Amino acid sequence: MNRAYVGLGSNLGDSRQLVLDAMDALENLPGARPVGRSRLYRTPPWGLLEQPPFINAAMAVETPMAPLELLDAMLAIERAAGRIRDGERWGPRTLDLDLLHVEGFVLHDPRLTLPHPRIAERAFVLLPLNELAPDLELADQGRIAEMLAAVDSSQCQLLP
Ligand code: PH2
Ligand code: MG
Ligand code: MG
Repeated sequence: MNRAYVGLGSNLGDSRQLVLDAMDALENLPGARPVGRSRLYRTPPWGLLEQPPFINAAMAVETPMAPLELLDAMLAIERAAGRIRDGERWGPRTLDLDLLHVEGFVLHDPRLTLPHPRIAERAFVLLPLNELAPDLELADQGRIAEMLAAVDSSQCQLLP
């Protein structure tokens, strides 16, 4: 079994429900075992600023799937949630599932880089991920808790 860490985001539609449903869908993949879910956060848009705030969360699952197989399953969950890929980088989306890390894997595939190369600069990833794995050490980037301490997460709001 592989332990995978996934970042979830949404800023179109019923974002909170879309994220919660996606967590269920990931845990219900064939052979998967739930490991942990973060709480949900409302976060200011990063990258492309003129768009609604996001709901973000993170989760860990154990899966018998290889990373690229899991990526395909995640893309199918995004499509089922109405995700339309119109090519706008960092633009608004109903559901975004990012494979952040799979324990024991470093991958440089045209479709997938592991660990995700931009975790260190993103409070909206680090804040929920820190709830699950503060001591996790990512190749080339560092420890989650230390990366979180180095970014500004003051505008990220824990949802009640
Ligand atoms: N995702 C993006 C671009 N910008 N900003 C926030 N706050 N949260 C996201 O999940 C996010 C983003 C592209 O995937
Ligand atoms: Mg993303
Ligand atoms: Mg994505």
